[in-house]
Amino acid sequence: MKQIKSSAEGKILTFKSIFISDVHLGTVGCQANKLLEFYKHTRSENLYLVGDIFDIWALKKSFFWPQEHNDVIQKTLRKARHGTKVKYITGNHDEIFRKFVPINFGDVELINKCIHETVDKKKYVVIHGDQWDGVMKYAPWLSKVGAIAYNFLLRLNNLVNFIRNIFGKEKWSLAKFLKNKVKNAVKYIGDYEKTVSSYGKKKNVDGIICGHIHKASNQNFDGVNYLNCGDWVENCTALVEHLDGKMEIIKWDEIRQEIVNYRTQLKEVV
Ligand SMILES: [Mn+2]
Repeated sequence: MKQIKSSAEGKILTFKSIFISDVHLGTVGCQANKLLEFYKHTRSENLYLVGDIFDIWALKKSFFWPQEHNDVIQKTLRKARHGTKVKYITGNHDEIFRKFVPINFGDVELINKCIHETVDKKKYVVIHGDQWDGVMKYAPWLSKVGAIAYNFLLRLNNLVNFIRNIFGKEKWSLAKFLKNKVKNAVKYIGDYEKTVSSYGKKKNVDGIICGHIHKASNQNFDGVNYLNCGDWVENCTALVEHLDGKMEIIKWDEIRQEIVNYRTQLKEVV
């Protein structure tokens, strides 16, 4: 019986470029294992790390650094050594790097933004995207306290209702308040996407590639292609440029399934 060697490695997908963002290494939520799998089964000429790869904010608060997070760095550097052009674009959770740009770290180029030209000659601005986040721009401290805000609101809810009770007013509902906030969040994302796209229009490019809001997207706003890489905390998504220049958002959980099937098929062949 013939053995197919590649079956041990599984399928390797080849792309012209891969764009990933918001890995948040140094946080419990980071799905480094899935990213390592993705790395193992993909190959590309260009690899863009579109910001918030390290979460320096979180690391400053409490140091969390498991082996897999180290492995992500090792594998990234390995790709760079083996011929992949790796560009690291700074984000807001790793804004500390912004002071040092442009600089080369091993074979990795550290920059704040750049232009990527696809195989079919389309020009894209590649940038993390926090530059258009209203909260970030006008009150960076506000988004830092976001995590503790919820607990605070819960306590405030009780206090507010205690006081309202004294004055004979009906209860104020935190649940209702948050529901309204979620509605605002949807509007916020929509506004964000349009604002980012209008920057592309101004810069006269075909599109913008960004991250930051952890919501993968491939849309067209007023003739500008808005491409968001998503994240590796919840969604495990990447933006890829195929060999013909076509741009696509891929979900690792779905692609992974294909690879698993491919392995099973190979076993049936042998
Ligand atoms: Mn960000």
